[in-house]
Parts: sequence; structure tokens; C-alpha cells
Amino acid sequence: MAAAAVLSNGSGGDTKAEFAEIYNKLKEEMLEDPAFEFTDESLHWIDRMLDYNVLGGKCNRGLSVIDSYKILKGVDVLSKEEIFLACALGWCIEWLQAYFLVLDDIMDNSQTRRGQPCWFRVPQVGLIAVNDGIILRNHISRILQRHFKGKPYYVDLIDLFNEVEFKTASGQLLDLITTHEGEKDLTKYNLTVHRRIVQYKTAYYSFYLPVACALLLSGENLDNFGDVKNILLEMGTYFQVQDDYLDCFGDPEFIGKIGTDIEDYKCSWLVVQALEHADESQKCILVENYGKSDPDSVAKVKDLYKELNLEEVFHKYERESYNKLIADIQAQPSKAVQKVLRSFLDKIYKRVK
Ligand code: GPP
Ligand code: MG
Ligand code: MG
Ligand code: MG
Repeated sequence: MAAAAVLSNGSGGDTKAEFAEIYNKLKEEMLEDPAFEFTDESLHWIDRMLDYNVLGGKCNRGLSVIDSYKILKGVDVLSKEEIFLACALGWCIEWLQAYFLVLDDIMDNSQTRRGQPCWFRVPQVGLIAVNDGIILRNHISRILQRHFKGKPYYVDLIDLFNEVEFKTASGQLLDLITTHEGEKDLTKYNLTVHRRIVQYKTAYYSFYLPVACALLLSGENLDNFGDVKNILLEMGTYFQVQDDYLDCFGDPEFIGKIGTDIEDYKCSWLVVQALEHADESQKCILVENYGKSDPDSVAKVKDLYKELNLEEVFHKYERESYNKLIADIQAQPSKAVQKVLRSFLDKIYKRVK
């Protein structure tokens, strides 16, 4: 499948077309990797697995490496080499996202992703998906080695990807162990617990990583951008609150996935808010029904969320987070950095998918 077909909608046409073209090149390189003697079958598997899992998303994370790099350099047009390097790093993040999603869908027992069955649910895939996750992860190292070894920032890039992967896996651990069967206790769920989970499992890789890649590409030292990192982590937290909200209130047709947070007993922003707003009898309904997979129990939890007007609580949170982020961005001394952060925020504010 051509990546261009998947990425052809919306604005930023040129960047998207260049980005899509580079996917094909990177995929070809992975299929010609001299470290493995591919058989026809294994070639076909990798080809299909990459198209199925790396493509089909919004590519916001990947594309923002290029946008951020342009803004940081203060130019509209990049050289051919710069375009290639920025796109390759963008694709490394999309590969990372594919790796996380393939595994997350198994762990969350999800049904669909990006409008199609989760990879592990495809006939003949099953738990081979675990190994595909490992292959996807290894592709990132191979892309970095092939195209960035010898660059002065190569070691920093490797450290960055390793560090962010560790943070994400640690956040995923927190997300998973809070739901442990037999220890179901909603009183342990609160905003502090939620915040810790989402910052680690989502914000580092989705928000900090693309900007950090663009900064390294621009020759910057990441140690000088602590404030920028904090703002991006805040934005990532806001993004995951949206994800939690959409898990229940989003349209599966639009978001491309069917929510599982209620069934999975997740420490979702919605259940935390429900606990804060519920009276004793409403709390009993939650304790009775949260974390059960039968549709009646799920419907009771959803009805309670509506009764507690969590949609309005969310819209208020959304406005307040936005205003706070705008103020933090405006306090940044560099106009270029302000523009990078602002363009991120504009992409996600009031998103419906
Ligand atoms: C999003 O959680 C977090 C991830 C996809 C990170 C997974 C990390 C691993 C180390 C596998 P989510 O389950 O709410 O996402 P979604 O709603 O898209 O399933
Ligand atoms: Mg998950
Ligand atoms: Mg999930
Ligand atoms: Mg989710």
C-alpha cells in the first residue's frame, strides 16, 4: 500500500507527500535488511505488518518533527537531506507508536484500532503480534543506525528513544497494575494517580519525543529545554484526558476504536471525576458495575457519567487546560519555541478523534 494514499487528506499537502514517500523508502530498506535472509513468506509478512500497523493513523507525531524543525530553523524550505532526516525521525516515532499500539491492544483486550480489527485479532496473527511488536521496535534502531550513525547527535538520539520507551513502558505498568483483579478498590483512584499514569504512558512519547527529535536535529542540547519539556508533558496529559473522554463519549466510527476502559477497570479521568462528583448511592452503582464486561453494567456506568454531567465537567477542564497552556507558552522567551508549542496545541484542542 502506498503511504500517500493514507496521508493524502487535509492540509500541509507537501509535507505529507514528502513524508509518505519516505515511508516507502524506509520500508524497502527494512525488507532488504542484509542481516536476515528473508524468505518470500517472511518478506510478505513484514510488508503487510508494516502497512497494517504503521500506516492508518493521523501521523500527527511524525509530521510534527518536520513542522517543529522548520519553525526552529526559521525556514519554510528545507534541503533534500534535511527533509529526509526529519521525515525519517518522524517515521521512527510512528514505528514506535505502532509497536506500542500492537502490544497495548493485546493488553487492553481491544477489538478495533484505526477502523480495522486490532492486529492480534487478524486471523493467523494472534500472538505472533507480540513478536511483530519486537520487530517494529528493532526497526527503529536499524533506521537510526543506518541514517544517523556519524551525526554528532546520534548518541543523544539513541538515549532519547531508550529513555522515552522506558518511561512509556513504566507508565503502561502503572496503568495495568492498578486494574489488578482481586484488588478492585475504587478508593485508590484519584487525580494524582491518574496524572502519574498518563504522563508516563502517553505524554513522553507523544509530545516530548517529536519536539526533542527536532531540537536534536537543530543541534540543540536537550538539557536547556526543561521548561519546554514540562509544557509538552502538560499537553500530553491533556491529550490523554481527551483520549479517556473519547473512549466513552467518542464515536467509534470517528475515533476508529471501540472503548474498553470501563470493562478494563482503568483509572480513567472519567471514573476519577465520577468518584469526585458522586454521592454515596451513586458511588455504590460505580462499585457494583465498574470493571465488568457485561453490556448492562457498562451501560449503567455510562448512564451515571451522563447523570453526573461529566461531559460538561470535561468541557470545562478542556477550556481551563487550554488557557493555562496558552499562558505558559506565551511566557516562553523564544518566539520559535512558542510557535512550535502553539502548533502542537492547535492540533489537539477540541479534537474529536
Ligand atoms: C495509551 O493508552 C498508551 C499507550 C498506547 C502506550 C502503550 C505502551 C506500551 C509499552 C505497550 P490507551 O490504552 O488509553 O490507548 P488507546 O485508547 O489508544 O488504546
Ligand atoms: Mg492501554
Ligand atoms: Mg488501549
Ligand atoms: Mg484510551
